[in-house]
Amino acid sequence: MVDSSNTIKHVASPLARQTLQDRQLTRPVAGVKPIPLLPWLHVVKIGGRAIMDRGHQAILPVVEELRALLPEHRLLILTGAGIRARHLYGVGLDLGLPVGSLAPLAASEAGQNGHLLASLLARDGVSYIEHPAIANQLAIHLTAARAVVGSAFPPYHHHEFPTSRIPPHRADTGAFLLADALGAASLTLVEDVDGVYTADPNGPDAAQAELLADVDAHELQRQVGPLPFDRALLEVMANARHLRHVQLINGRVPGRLTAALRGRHVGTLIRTGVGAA
Ligand code: GWN
Ligand code: ATP
Repeated sequence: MVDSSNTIKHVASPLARQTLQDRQLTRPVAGVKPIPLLPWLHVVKIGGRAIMDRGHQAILPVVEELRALLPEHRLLILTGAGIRARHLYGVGLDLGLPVGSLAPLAASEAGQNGHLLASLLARDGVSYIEHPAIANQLAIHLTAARAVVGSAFPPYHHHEFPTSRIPPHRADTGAFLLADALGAASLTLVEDVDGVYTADPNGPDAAQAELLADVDAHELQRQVGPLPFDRALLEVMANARHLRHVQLINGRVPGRLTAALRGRHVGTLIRTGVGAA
């Protein structure tokens, strides 16, 4: 009789005999580039403050561009939180709330902006879909419709990192995490400035602000002044697996969003290092 107990009970795993803490040991298994899940997907993050807070004058032209792009691209449109989240941070911090309480409250403002935007695109078959649907049913939604809208905030809730009192992982970071995890074709950040400058073009040092047409994310990490996105975006860009760059464009200028999604350089290209020689 053949003794088969070992072969039946033993499940071979390349990581079974080693600690997961040692990167040298895990690299042969875990260091492999992940597959792109939705390589045809284009992700667009619409600024909460830059676009949505400005009402119809800013939103409707962007909606028209998105609508016209639907035959060309399948889109995941994500919205930022805008001014209501800033008010929320002010009241919440005054009350002493921890960062993990503020994160979901701010996130809900991003979701509200998504609901507003999706209503305007409803007649084109576009709907707001919830975080769990983005996580688990994005492919089927984008097979049924050319685009969907969601909240750009990552759903960290009380798992938000307590590195500051204001949630560090906001809409820009959330949009990048999703786009890179899905292996999307592109991520476009739609703002109200022509790109990333050496200083805030609307701030006290505006006279010295120079537009950066093409910049590495790690170079921007050294820029001490303010940026038009959450700084945590640069940290996650350092660990990008798929996206070679993000393009930040001015959504207040008609045609820029369309040009960006057609692969043209019309804002600032922020490079991740993926694919660099
Ligand atoms: O509520 O607008 O998703 O897509 O981070 O969590 O705070 O939730 O706590 O599926 O799960 O407010 O209710 O809300 O924006 O995030 O959603 O309408 O559990 O569709 O219920 O991960 O939308 O919402 O705020 O995104 O960013 O019910 Mo909202 Mo947001 Mo809806 Mo969502 Mo949070 Mo859900 Mo969630 Mo909560
Ligand atoms: P939300 O997180 O709500 O989506 P948003 O992305 O719409 O917000 P902001 O976070 O306010 O908008 O970022 C855009 C603003 O950032 C610009 O209007 C600009 O004044 C400011 N800004 C600060 N620093 C810079 C910089 N270095 N280059 C360009 N713009 C900058």
